[in-house]
Amino acid sequence: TRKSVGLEWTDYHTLDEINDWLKDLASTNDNIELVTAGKTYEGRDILGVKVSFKAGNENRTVFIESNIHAREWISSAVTTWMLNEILTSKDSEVRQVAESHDWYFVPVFNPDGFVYTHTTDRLWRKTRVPYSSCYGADPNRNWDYHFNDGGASPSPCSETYCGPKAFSEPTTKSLSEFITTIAPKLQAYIAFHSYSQLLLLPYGYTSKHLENYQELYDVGVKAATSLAKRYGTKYEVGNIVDVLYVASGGSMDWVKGTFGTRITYTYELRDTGRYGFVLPPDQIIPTAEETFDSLVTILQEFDKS
Ligand code: ING
Ligand code: ZN
Repeated sequence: TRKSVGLEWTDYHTLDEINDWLKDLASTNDNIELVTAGKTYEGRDILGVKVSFKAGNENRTVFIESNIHAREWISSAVTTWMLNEILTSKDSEVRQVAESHDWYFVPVFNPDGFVYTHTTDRLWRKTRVPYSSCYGADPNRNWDYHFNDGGASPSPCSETYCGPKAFSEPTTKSLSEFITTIAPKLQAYIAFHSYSQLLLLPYGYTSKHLENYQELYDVGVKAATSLAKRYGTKYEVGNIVDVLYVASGGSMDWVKGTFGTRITYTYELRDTGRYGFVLPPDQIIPTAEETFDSLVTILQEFDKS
């Protein structure tokens, strides 16, 4: 018995609005537990929810990451929309996928940076930890797997500064500890970024294809096909290095390399550059709908095999 939700997807929301919504969901729904997945430099909690419709799905746990980069607002908007859809959809295929998995949704991986994009600089990307004359490390270059091994900068003023050492950032360190506690149960780790319309497979540090590259690629192509069905949005699928660039120290590389989680994808959501990071709010719902179609396909395909 849930009361009506207090988020709309016709506009972007602040951190407080998102967190209040998560807390409200958890306090009014027996299937939802509020989780504190980490802590930031400025002292904020990194909040998320665990959703579990029934016992027995533990080993089919899906983890959803978004907004590790502060300016990529569409990513957390899509995550919260998908969470709402999993709770409220009456579509039988969605219900089947929703209720046969346990879920973690952590909409804002970088709360300090996210708040800064709302108050001061809409295009801020990094954390807000001070380093010499600049602020912030790139939280998607700071994870402890092939740290600073290409596509990352050692200069504190760079947008891709990897930080002084792996897990120097309180956010990535505490999030990695949280993910470690649930890692044995993880079937899927899905990260959302923007923009470029790509469905990316590990790794970012090497062009060498990983062990299950082929199954991830094949399912990825099916996912891109189902994503395109609704509005014709085109995605390219491939290894990070092949379709984008070298980038080491990312969260997905760390999850794959450390735990061998079978299903690992990173989405680069809409668009291809017309609006870029400042995607108009009237694209939130269409982006979320098509993205969720593709995520449902991914889980259906892997649950078959
Ligand atoms: N893109 C990602 C970035 O961190 C990425 C691409 C994903 C790299 C996963 C490494 C691992 O650069 C954006 N737009 O941030
Ligand atoms: Zn990003």
